[in-house]
Amino acid sequence: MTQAQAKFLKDYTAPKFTITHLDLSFTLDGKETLVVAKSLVVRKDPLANLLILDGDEMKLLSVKVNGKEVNYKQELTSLSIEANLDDFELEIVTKLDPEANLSLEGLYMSDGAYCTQCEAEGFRRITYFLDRPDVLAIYTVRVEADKTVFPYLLSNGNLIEQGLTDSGRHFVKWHDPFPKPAYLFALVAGDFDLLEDEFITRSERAVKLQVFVDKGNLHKAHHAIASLKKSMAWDESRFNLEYDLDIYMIVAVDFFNMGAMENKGLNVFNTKYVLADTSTATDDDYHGIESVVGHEYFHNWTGNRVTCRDWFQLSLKEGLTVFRDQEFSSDLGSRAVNRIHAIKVIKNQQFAEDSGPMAHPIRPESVIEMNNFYTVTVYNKGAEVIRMMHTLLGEDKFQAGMKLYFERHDGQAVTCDDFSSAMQDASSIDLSQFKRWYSQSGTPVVTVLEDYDEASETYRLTISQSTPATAEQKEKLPLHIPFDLELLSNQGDSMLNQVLDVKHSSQEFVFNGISQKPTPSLLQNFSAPVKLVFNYSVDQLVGLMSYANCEVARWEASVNLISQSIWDNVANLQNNHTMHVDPRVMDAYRGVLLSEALDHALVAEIFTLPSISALIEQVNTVELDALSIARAFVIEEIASACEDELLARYRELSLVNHAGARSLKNACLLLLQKVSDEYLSLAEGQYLQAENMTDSLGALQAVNGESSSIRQTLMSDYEVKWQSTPLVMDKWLTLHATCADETCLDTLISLTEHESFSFGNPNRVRSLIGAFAAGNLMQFHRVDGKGYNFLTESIIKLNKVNPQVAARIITPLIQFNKFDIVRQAQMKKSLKRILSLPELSKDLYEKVSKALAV
Ligand code: B3K
Ligand code: ZN
Repeated sequence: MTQAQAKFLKDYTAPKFTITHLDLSFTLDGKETLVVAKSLVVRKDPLANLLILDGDEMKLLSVKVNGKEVNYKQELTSLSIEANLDDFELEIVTKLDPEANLSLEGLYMSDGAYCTQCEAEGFRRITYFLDRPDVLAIYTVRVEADKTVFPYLLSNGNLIEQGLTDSGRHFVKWHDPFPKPAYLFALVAGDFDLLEDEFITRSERAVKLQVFVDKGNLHKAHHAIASLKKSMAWDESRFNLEYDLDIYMIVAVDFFNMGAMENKGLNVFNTKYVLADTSTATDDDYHGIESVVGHEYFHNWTGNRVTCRDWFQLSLKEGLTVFRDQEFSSDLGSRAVNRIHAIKVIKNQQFAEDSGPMAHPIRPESVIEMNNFYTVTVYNKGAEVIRMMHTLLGEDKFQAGMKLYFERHDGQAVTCDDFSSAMQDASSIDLSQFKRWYSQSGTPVVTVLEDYDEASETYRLTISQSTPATAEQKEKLPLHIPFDLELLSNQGDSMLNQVLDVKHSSQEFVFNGISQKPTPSLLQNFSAPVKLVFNYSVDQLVGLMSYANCEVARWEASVNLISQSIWDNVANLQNNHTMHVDPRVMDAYRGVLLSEALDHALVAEIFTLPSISALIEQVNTVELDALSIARAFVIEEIASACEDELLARYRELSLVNHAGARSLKNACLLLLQKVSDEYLSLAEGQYLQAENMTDSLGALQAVNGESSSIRQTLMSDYEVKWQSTPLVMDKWLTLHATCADETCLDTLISLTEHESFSFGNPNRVRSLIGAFAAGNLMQFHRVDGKGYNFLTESIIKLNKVNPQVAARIITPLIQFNKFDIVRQAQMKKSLKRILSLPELSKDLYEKVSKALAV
């Protein structure tokens, strides 16, 4: 592994040369694609005389400085050019083979169209360049290709010229007036259907909006373009930010490593986050599209106009932009339900990352392969850190901080420290201790003790914090934690609501004039990404579930209540005691179902009972088989106790045509399956009469629990109906991958040969193999090790085809430390097998070597 060198944040140095202008010319010609790159290079360090450029996987044809051939040294991933000049024109010609590029980084083909993906370090696969985010240049791009096959030739910025060439082909020229780093460059060439619209900005500029989709899919692009218009309007009203170019383009491609990419003026999207109509996309898909379209649009300011100095600062743009997209969804839809979704990502996935071998702070300090750091920590914990700042400052001061940030840094590549300085300077709130959230990894554990003195009407809370050591960082310091607290009377009235500043390892807070022993609602709205330890009684949780003012607190209480019951029953199993569920738990759930006041979507969240992976995150070690049995028992008890109410709600909601109602109806349907097989026919009826994909999929998910002839029949019907619509077949692959039945694995192995599956397409791989490893805990962790083998074989295939995707789906295999020694031994055996591969990618090497700590 000669290339697997770590880079360190502490080693950052400013570039010795920069590039201010880049003229790129692409002659798109399949395997013989030519790229001429003319850069205006400016020396920044007067002592520098060697320009070292990044480059990978290309054929170098020529290098000229000021029109003359020069001496250069080409190595595997770099090109060094002697250049003892203050400024000069550099011309580099490279030849690319986009057809052979299966990694989907750099210039590649997606279903016959050329497209690019340059973040993080893909531009170096297009030409030799200073491929680092602190080199910002003005781009002019000429693209030439066959006119019939590639009628649309797109790049960043504004179209400035187009015409025909002598050889009967056509060309276009694009100019982007905003200096940008290479990772924001994009090119697309192909034949598409085009949906157009217009947005008039607040200062009355007309912006042309274009969404390009595969032929025949135009009718599925309306939701995306509507979402774009909502995003543009929202960013103006909430953040005072207006769009800056005359055109905004979105191109949907089926071969894409992640969700979407915010290239300046030319976003490239995974079709999953563009295409939707009610027969093929669920309500969740619609929501996902709105939020990803928003996310990429919001990057135009937080990411593009102000970008990152280096990749260690990735959370500067990603944490902030996730925070912005979460606020967008919350302003447009249910704030509580959106918050619950965000909390689940932190508790179920980010906490797992913290306790595994890839733990890192939101601003990592060392990286082998940057693509491995597009993580739930950098993105979602990063967003929580921004949210905490927002809590500490309040909306007005936070917006003043944003304004100052743009005043200071528009057009620059900056650091997370620059962001927090702007927030601190604009608000006069001291963020010095708070900034530890950027450098310290791990999940803080916050333990709370209460004490009530009736005579003096005094309520005391002792709040202690400590962060366990993580794989890469042993020493931990106390953090500044905004701790949202509400004290409720036993009638449910609010006696106090405030955000405490927790800053020390242990702190006491005293509240006077508290006339009765309150029920505390602690860490409301998950005001900090920490694990809360408090010995809630069943009555307190039942109380919070039924009368907390904060809707998120009601949900949290329900999760605590059912989790306590599940863990009690794990203990019962281990001690050979009979399992049972406290009737107060059942009553609390029934009460929620009967409550007319609560939003349907919120009730649906409460009735989406915790997954095994969510439960595992609550403990340090787990006996998986006991957990699975105890969980199934508690869920069955609750479902049986609520049978009549579940059925009544199901029937009543079947008449309502609304996303929230559908989500609750489908949650009821799923739980009814736990009561009796009788309800299989209810699911079958729903599937057969469904008028939208949410209801079809809801029915299939309900019967996916175990093998039944109804399940087989419906799955076959779905396959026949949707076999030629890949995104819809992805849902079918995932249903197979997450089926609890013992035969699941054999089916999956045979599905890798199915015509709807391909190792070359990331959506297919994630839907089948990724969903299995991350979402089918009991089958993945089979004691016979076959689940691990299946993932391992798939990763070995993907190592060569698409290392980025391989490294993403390996996550459940490296997070082995909570399992029993038999399972751990098998997981490590699989990892050793991967580590011994002759041409192991950097991506996999980094994760596997850290997991095995070699
Ligand atoms: N910035 C891109 C992610 C790029 C991932 C590179 N491996 C999408 C986003 O976060 O908006
Ligand atoms: Zn992003």
